[in-house]
Amino acid sequence: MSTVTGTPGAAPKYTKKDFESDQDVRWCPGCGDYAILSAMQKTMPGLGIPKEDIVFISGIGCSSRFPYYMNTYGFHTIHGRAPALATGLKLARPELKVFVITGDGDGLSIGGNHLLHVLRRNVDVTILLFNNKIYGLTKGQYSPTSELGKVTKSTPMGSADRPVSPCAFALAAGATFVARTVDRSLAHMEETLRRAAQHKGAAFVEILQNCNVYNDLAWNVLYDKDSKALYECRLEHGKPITFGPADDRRGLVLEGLKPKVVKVKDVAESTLWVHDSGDRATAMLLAQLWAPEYPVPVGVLLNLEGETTYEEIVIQQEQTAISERGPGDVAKLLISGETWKIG
Ligand SMILES: Cc1ncc(C[n+]2csc(CCOP(=O)(O)OP(=O)(O)O)c2C)c(N)n1
Ligand code: SF4
Repeated sequence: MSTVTGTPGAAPKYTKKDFESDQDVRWCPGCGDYAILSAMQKTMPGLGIPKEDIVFISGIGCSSRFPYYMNTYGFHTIHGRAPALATGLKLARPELKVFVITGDGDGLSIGGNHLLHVLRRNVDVTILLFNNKIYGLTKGQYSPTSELGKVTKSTPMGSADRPVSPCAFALAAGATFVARTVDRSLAHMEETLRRAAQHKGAAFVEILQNCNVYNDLAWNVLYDKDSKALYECRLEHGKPITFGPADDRRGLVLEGLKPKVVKVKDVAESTLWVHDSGDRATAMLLAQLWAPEYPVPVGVLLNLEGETTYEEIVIQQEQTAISERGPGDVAKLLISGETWKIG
């Protein structure tokens, strides 16, 4: 559970409505962002945190308009820099519950560096990356998650870049909670958001989101009814990894480090790969699986509990320094030590 304490005393009993702001929502009709917003507003009352202790920090992009629509505190900051702002806020006010809202462009192009550091430091923030595999706000240029060969306005002959997997990036960077969910799976999204928000440390959620204007149905593998039935693989800690229709259930086995798809009825249950959300190495394997060769894993890939956060370490260092050397004086500091005169 998170160490966020907020204002002493129980939070008021909220409903979804309490988290809806008075701002007109300015996303295109049909955009997947609406479903994410609704899921977030529905999840908030269950967290039991007073509204005045909650902050949503975003960068730039359609997704980054999110803080306007949440009736909490928020900052719409600069492109790619939301993680830096969130880190500063957590150091100054560690008792606040801080969310970062970003997109695949904001978080992985210009903000890739900042995302790396907030994750590896294990700052106690909940990061939601809306992945629509395109730059939406700027009208349809390719993004770091666009597929090889993708034709867009900025790649008229097809993208020459290989896409990055946001979950693999977060796992490699050192996030202590990594999950994937889908804008059209409302209950799954709410459950995933709740678990991420309750995690202590850097929690990262990739939300597969439809940009119906510039990249419609990019996630059709999990939207189309038949394809979803074949490929969606809901992960549960401690359970064998299985997927597919009930009458033709498939499962995964591990041959060394190579995942292999099997028919569940053809193998002993004990041979199936059992999901361990406490293991970063196998979470990394899962993050990179995709249809049609493999299923598409959704749910919590990694959940490491009890890891020390960045702000715990830094604030402890600050307190130690103050108790040993006094509160300090910035003006004195600037003219102390190695100073020199020019001219
Ligand atoms: C410094 C800077 N560079 C570029 C831009 C232009 N720009 C605005 S949003 C954006 C990409 C947003 O893409 P994404 O994060 O995927 O968000 P979406 O709009 O798809 O939700 C870019 C390149 C900018 N606003 N500021
Ligand atoms: S451009 Fe795409 S991502 Fe942006 S609001 Fe419209 S549908 Fe949504």
